Amino acid sequence: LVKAVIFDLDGVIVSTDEYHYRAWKHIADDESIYFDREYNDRLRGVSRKESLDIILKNANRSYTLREKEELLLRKNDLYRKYLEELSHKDILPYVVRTIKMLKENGIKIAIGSSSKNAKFILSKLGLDDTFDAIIDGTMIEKSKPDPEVFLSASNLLQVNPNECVVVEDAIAGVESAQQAGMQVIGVGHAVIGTNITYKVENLRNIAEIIQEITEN
Ligand code: G16
Ligand code: MG
Repeated sequence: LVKAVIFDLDGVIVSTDEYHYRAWKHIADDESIYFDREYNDRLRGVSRKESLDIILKNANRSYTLREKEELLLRKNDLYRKYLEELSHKDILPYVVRTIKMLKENGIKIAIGSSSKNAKFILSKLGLDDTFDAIIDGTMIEKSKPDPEVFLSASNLLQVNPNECVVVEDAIAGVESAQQAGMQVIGVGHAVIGTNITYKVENLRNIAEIIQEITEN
């Protein structure tokens, strides 16, 4: 039985993954560090700080804590500038329809995001009051692939993990959900190589998949 669906935010509800990429690319270029979209896929779902550590693996010098703090602030400032422009029309295709369908069927919905900007993004999209629970990067100790974010969400919803379905675009997020004992639907190209049963391009057929999971 499926009692709740927990959505990742960046890359599932809205394409902020592209803005993360542009902001990191800017930082990497300034520092003359190699960075491309393939590297960016490794940062999906991973916390800001850990993302920087992954990028700096390509640097030809080491960075002090202070320098890292400064890069993190700069990255977030660049990223927030993109976020300022967000509005309801940036919600990805089929998201609104999916949410409506789930609500009509009495299925609870939540957000499980690594982002510390999640609440800001949701308010920009006009989705502040849409979800039954929101767990974001400000509320967790350990970022994806740790299961904490999804377990906290199911806890807040008071639904057992095995009755939750996670919708994710990141390898780290898929691992996180699997470790939490939840079913996962992978969205987009980054999760193609993972061993999950359900992979989709967008949320178009989510209703059918949830139906299938319910019957299994
Ligand atoms: C998101 C992104 C990650 C990003 C992380 C932290 O997670 O996928 O790329 O590094 O949040 O974001 P911020 O810098 O805004 O705190 P999710 O879980 O929503 O995909
Ligand atoms: Mg994501």
